[in-house]
Amino acid sequence: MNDVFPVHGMDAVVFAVGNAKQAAHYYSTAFGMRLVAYRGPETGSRDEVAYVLVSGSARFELRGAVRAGTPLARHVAEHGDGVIDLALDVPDVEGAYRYALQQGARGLEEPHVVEDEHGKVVVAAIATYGETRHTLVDRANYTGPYLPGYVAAEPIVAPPAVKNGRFFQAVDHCVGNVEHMEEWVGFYEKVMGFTKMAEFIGDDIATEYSALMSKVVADGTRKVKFPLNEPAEGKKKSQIEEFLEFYGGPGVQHVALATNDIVATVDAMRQAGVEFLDTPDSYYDDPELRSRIGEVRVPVEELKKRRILVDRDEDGYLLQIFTKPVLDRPTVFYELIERHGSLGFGKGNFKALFEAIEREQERRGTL
Ligand code: TYF
Ligand code: FE
Repeated sequence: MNDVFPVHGMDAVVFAVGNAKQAAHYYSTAFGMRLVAYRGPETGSRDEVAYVLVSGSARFELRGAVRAGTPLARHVAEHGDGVIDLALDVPDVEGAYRYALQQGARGLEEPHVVEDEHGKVVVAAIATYGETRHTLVDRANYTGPYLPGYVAAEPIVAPPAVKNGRFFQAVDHCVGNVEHMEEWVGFYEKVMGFTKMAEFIGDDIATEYSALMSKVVADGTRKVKFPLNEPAEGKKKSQIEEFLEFYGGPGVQHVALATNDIVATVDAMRQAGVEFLDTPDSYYDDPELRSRIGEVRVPVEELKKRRILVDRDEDGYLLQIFTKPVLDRPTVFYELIERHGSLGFGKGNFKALFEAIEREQERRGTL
């Protein structure tokens, strides 16, 4: 297939946060991530610190402002902690950037080379929804810990006592909350040559219980998957409306992390203090559930104990669970997902999931 915008995968999820030093500690202890790189005043970065953490192929960069009045400080003041960049690993930055601009994308950074003693990286950036950007990165000729300007850093804590010493190994998908879903689906189709995946939440599901509409776009190889949500009229105030209000505009709502042992990961993350959405007993006691999901690798009783959801489609099944928002604002949360063949997003769980989210909205009093 002639791919107009080849991508290798996600390069990094970049966050602007109020206190990067403490966030790095949280992602180390509660998410089992390993600190690998740093930049800050000591390394010549006058206004910002940045901590880079990894778990398998997943990479998070946490940026914090060192002084008042910087663009980063302004971003955090306005939106709270949040994702500012879904950086993509691409083989041809120049080609991808030119194609995107020719297709109508707004350029934020012209392609340029950054280099140090570890080699060269080619970087460019384009704008997407809200104040979010996609940096395009080609690090094929670079061997340093992250990017030029960053120095290697030691882990903050010892690796967690689970298999492989990590809780998850990849970013599965990153979800955007926007005001107009079709506009942004069209953007990814036109600018990046992404295509729609089969799963979507349309009008029918929206009015019944989800209060949102959703479509998923993905690159040709399905390594990068971006579901896009917009609010819909429902019985309650839409969780997407709530996000847009509290975040102050469109932004990244959740990042799904792929694990191959969701049971061990959930146990360890709960132990470390991460809060997950609750699912009622009735979800597991429903006689339909067992016939719908068939044989899965974990007994339903074990899933029930932990409130892990399960869904099956024609390709296989998946196990998933959602954290509560991990910030002061009811904005960003995480999903853990263990896939066994299924390429879906848990369609069969939408009802139970959205009911759980609404119970949380009610409990918080943010409705
Ligand atoms: O990424 C997804 O599509 C699933 C389901 O507000 C979902 O994780 C969709 C919308 C939402 C929360 C979860
Ligand atoms: Fe998801």
